[in-house]
Amino acid sequence: MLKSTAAALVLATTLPATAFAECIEVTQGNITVSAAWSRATIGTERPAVFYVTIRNDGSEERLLGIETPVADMPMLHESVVESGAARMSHADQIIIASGETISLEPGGYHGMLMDLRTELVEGTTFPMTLLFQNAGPVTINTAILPLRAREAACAKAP
Ligand SMILES: [Cu+2]
Repeated sequence: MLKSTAAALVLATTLPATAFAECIEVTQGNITVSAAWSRATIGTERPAVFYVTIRNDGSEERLLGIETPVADMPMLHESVVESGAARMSHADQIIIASGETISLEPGGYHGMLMDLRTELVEGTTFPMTLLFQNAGPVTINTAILPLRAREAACAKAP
């Protein structure tokens, strides 16, 4: 029962993307979240990624976690290079200093969507909720880009 409810929820929220879904900007309190994107997946065996830009116009803020209906175990990761080898470690939180803009991006902090409930289909979107210590939960629609995408097209917009 629980499982079919979750599947229905995923179907209901995986809506076709508008052409510029990745250009969506959501402001709540002092936090503005934009350019949310991910990559298409082949099936659900391997985890998906989540990237986003966060601007903090208030005092120091902390991103404590992420939640999405498309994955059972979404988490924050940091890519680090140790002895010349790239590896990923779990990040308990990401601190955003007052006035700072940070990006979760390839090679740095990122969201790792473990235990996918559904394949991520290019051209569609899914909701992602970012849990901030002060601003609370902020939900943004995430654009699913091609498998080889390296950045949000919108990040470069003027
Ligand atoms: Cu990772």
